[in-house]
Order: sequence, then structure tokens, then C-alpha cells
Amino acid sequence: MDFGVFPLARFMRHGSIPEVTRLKLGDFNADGLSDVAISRLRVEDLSEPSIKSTFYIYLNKGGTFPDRPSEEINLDGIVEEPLIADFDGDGRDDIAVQRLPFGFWQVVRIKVFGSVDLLYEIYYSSASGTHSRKPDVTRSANFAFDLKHQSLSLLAGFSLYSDFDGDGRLDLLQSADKGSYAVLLSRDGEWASGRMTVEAPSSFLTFTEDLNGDQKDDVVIRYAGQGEMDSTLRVLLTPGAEKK
Ligand SMILES: [Ca+2]
Ligand SMILES: [Ca+2]
Ligand SMILES: [Ca+2]
Ligand SMILES: [Ca+2]
Repeated sequence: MDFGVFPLARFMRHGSIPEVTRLKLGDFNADGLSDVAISRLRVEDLSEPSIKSTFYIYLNKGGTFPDRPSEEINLDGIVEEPLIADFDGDGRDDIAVQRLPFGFWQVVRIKVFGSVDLLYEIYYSSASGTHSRKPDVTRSANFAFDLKHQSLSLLAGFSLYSDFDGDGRLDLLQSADKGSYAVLLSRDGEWASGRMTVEAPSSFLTFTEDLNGDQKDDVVIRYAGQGEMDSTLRVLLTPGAEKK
């Protein structure tokens, strides 16, 4: 199968992206061998733009890959790249996508309330490394912004790849509005089900890392193009366990 490469010259010439492919590795069947996920985003019809995203999964057969994909996952709309990690903690890597759903109500929301719902869809991997046609879990986190003050902070900073309570399960962090983040902790076997708010000016440039070695990820926020906060760095340490 020929996926080609993303031709920058073609992009410059046509002013559009006819096709974008990306390759990610993950172990979907937990056999210790990395499998391959190739995502392809393409505009089907330029006169009436319809954007389709497809993920092709190639399972690693002892160091070789089949000629044809082991499976295909088709999605409508812009899903540029799959986000891969073990979201349900069963040892098998799963596939997540972040989407900006477009539709009438979403446009009303943006115009009237200055907010959008960012959608996270998770496809859990089965024991054989395959996925269901529809997402197993969907989470929506609202992001509100100030239309008058356009800046980098308009774009939601998020992380799917962090464990804030140190239980070994991945949690979700996402900008909620200009002044806060939403932290969605994984609880009772459910990914990103608990929700709390952390008051801190949000930024697109949000990173997570365990900075003090307590096995809980902390948050580093860099502010750029945000007025008086410009060129500052803020570190939020995750609170420690209560002392008895
Ligand atoms: Ca594998
Ligand atoms: Ca999993
Ligand atoms: Ca966790
Ligand atoms: Ca920490």
C-alpha cells in the first residue's frame, strides 16, 4: 500500500492539504512487539470539501508486517493523528482521537457563549489487537474563550498522557477557560470520569512531567503572547497524600 509522503510543495501550490499521513507505534495486542498505526487525512472532494480520516492498523507478526492492514478505522472529519496509550490499564495500547465536532449547535456555542466542546473518543484494543467500529468511550470537555482577546490561549492545551494521582492510570488535563484547567481523573475503571477544576491561567503551551519524584505528574505552563503573563513559566505541583 502506497501512502506517499506529505508534499509541502503541493501544499504551497494548491493552498490546501490533499493528504496528510502519520505513523505511530503502539503495542495493541500486548505481545511485546510494536505494532503500527498509520493515519491518513484526506480531502475527498475539493469542490464540496468532505474530509475523511482513516487509521490503518498493521499488527507486528514476529518482526514482519502484513501487506494489507490488519484493520481500518474510518472517521468523518478532521482527525489528524491518533493518540496512543493504554487508557484502561489492561496492558494493551489503545487509540484515542481528539475532535472538534462541527455542527449547528457548535457554531451557536462559539458565537453566543464563546466556547466549544472538545471531544475525546477512545477505541480500546481487544486481546487480538483489534478495535470496535464505534468508540468505546467518549468524553467531552468544554473550552471557553474570550473572542475579544485572541491569543495563543484560545487554543486548548491538553494532555492525555499524564497520571496526576499516581495510581498508574492515565488522566486527562485540558484548558477549561482563560483562567482554569479541568483535570479528569480515571476512577473505578473508567477513563477520565472524575472532574475537578484547577485555577490557573491556561495556555496552549502546557506540559506535564513528574518534577518532584512522587510518581504524580505535575504541570508546567508557559505563557506566550498573553499580555502581562508573557514569557513567564508556572509550575503546578500535584498535592501530596494527606498525612495521618
Ligand atoms: Ca503487538
Ligand atoms: Ca488498554
Ligand atoms: Ca491516574
Ligand atoms: Ca510530582
